[in-house]
Amino acid sequence: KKICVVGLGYIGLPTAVTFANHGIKVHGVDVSQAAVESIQNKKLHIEEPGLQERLDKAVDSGFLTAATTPEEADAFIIAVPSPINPDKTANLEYVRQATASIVPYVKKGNLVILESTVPPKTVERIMLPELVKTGLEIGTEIYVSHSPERVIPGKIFEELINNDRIVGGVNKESAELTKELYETFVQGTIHITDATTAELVKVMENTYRDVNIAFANELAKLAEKLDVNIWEAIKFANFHPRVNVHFPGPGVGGHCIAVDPWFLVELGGDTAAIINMSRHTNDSMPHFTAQKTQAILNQNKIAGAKVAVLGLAFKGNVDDMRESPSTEVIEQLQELGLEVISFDPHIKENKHATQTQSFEEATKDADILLVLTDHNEFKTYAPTTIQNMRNKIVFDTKNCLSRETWQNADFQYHLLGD
Ligand code: SAJ
Repeated sequence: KKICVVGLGYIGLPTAVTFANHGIKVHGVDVSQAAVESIQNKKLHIEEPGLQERLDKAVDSGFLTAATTPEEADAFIIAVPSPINPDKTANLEYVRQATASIVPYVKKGNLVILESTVPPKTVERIMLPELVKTGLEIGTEIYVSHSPERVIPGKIFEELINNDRIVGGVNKESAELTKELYETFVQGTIHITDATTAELVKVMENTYRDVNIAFANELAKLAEKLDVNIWEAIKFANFHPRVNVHFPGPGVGGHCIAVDPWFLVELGGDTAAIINMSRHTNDSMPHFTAQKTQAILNQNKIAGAKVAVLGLAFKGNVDDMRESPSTEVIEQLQELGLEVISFDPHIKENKHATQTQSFEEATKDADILLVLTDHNEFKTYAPTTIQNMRNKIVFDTKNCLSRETWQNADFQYHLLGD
């Protein structure tokens, strides 16, 4: 058996190496020549625990090859980005182009699977019109399905194997064949449905999280007015067997949760009111964070302050800055006339104009430490070793530092939602 994986990014590459290491010949395709070359040379262009060893094995065994053009195969998996345009509508150009790119290689009996998260009806409206150009009959001569990825960056391999999977086919045979293929390595249950349901399920999952986080952010603002610690309140509420409130923060980042709900807003209009409002609430958090930082500095009568931002990644323990709230918080701080320096131990090359690779340089003459990402490294920092700040103030937006430890080290400690 041979499969062709189109798109070798955060999802496509781990999926490709996992199939390859389970004895399936995989031909990986990416439009980026640089990405293809780095894979051929077993160099990673993304960070993910366990990926390097698995890539080495897949390339050395000869089961994984990479190129910028597709090849004939038994099955095609499309895992390309599906971002939003500046006006918050879905950009499905990559999905359309990837589908078009395989058309010359698709033969009778082949299976075409979309893994990218997309607005419901994308398989029907975007992919099928391309695939009919093969001249083959959909559902009997070629099989088409949506098998959305559901893995969390940082734990991709664990979740790729163990999570349940939802597979939606354009007909039953398409779904069954897709299920059979993923059974190569998936140990969770594979549930079968139609393509549009699978598309909605995936987008619903991420939207559930976004709406829940917006709720938590709203509660955080409320708690500040009440002098209540929202983190403690959420912890207590979650002891209830039917309650699972998420956590507040400086905003929602990443290329999934901050994006997918817009697909439903675009489709739903006024019917998607809660979803729309939640998106706006979460998008307002960087502004709220910057304003609160300024207020803390004002309270302390510090003018011309230098802010040391800790964390540029969109969440803890990943190297991914896509749609990171940190970028926007920094912009807002700069607009307020503050000097900003940033530090992130997971982002190895300076990807932001304010970034330094040295924690010591970041804290030098700083007036406030602003924690925007809950990296494990930050949790273990000993505040007593920080000797070069101008003012010892810390503002934690992720409840990631120990209040006691930092207060004992003479830091003025502030927490979002407290
Ligand atoms: N966040 C909060 N509060 C929380 C949880 C998260 O503010 O309580 C923030 C994070 O800091 C981050 C953003 O939300 O900025 C998103 O992080 P995340 O860990 O919730 O999710 P992602 O984007 O890394 O991965 C999600 C996952 N979806 C669900 O858990 C339903 C993952 O399973 C999906 O595969 C992935 O989206 C995807 O690719 O769609």
